[in-house]
Amino acid sequence: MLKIAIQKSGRLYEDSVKLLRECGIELNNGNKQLKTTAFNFPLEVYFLRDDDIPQYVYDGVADIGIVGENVLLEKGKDIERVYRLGFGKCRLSIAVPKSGQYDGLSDLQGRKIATSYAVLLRDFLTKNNISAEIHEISGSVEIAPGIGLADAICDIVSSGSTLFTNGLKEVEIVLESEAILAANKKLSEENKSILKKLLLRINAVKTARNNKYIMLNAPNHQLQNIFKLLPGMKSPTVVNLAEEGWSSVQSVVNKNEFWDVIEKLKKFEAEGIIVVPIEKMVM
Ligand code: PRT
Ligand code: ZN
Repeated sequence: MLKIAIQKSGRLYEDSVKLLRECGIELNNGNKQLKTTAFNFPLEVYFLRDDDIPQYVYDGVADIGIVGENVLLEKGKDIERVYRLGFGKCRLSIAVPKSGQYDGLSDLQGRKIATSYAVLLRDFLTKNNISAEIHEISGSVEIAPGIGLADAICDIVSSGSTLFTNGLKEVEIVLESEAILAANKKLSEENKSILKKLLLRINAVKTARNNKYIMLNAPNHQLQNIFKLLPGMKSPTVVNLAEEGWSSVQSVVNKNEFWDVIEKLKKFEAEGIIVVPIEKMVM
């Protein structure tokens, strides 16, 4: 049985549960227990505060965990980063009052910076040869400059609206973060093999999310051009249409290149283009 720790509530909770569900793992967490066992996969799920997850995984109380990279690196536990999950994206940034002047890192020399991420901030300042006073606080960091507690802050930013509301501007990025699947370094052979199965499923879900299935009709003289645009997993599927000289092409396309590819397909006389989401994709 593999034990996974995920956030009990908060910004990573829903995406973590959704990922497990999309991996076909059914949980019964209707009444928000702290621990549950999957019905159809050898997985036990612990619901914890995100700050505690690295320690639990390090101690082996949980075998794996889903946690923000910011928390993982701040806690500095010797655990393995297994998979970047692509959700919970944010950055750990330094911000200063909007009204003040900021010309570069040297402006932070000798200043006081409030943060809940003292380890990451200290590393960043040391790497950049800045000596500043770090004032560690556990929450409401963004109000520190306004109440005269610090000259700057170092905190998590995503949309930037919290900084804006508090009269601050983002001036340096310390870390780009996202949710990470992390694992204890000494998993049993049995758990290594369950993790491998889980990773195959996670990969199938993530790859499917990044791709779309595309079907179109095209005149045969354009097929070679279209194949170059749509190489697919191995190569595109091609079926003759009843109308002489035309074929139907089926393939996959990366969602980030999607509109670009569609425009080019139109130039190559593609018609009747249908695009559908993919549920799972195993390469
Ligand atoms: O209760 P528990 O301790 O488990 O949760 P928590 O309150 O400590 O963490 P939570 O749920 O807020 O965040 C969990 C993880 O989500 C973080 O460790 C990050 O990896 C990630 N994440 C992604 C964020 C944000 N986006 C985010 N915007 N974590 C926090 N914020 C906060 C930030 O601290 C600031 O107060 O949101 C505010 C800024 O947001 P914007 O959109 O206004 O810039
Ligand atoms: Zn927390």
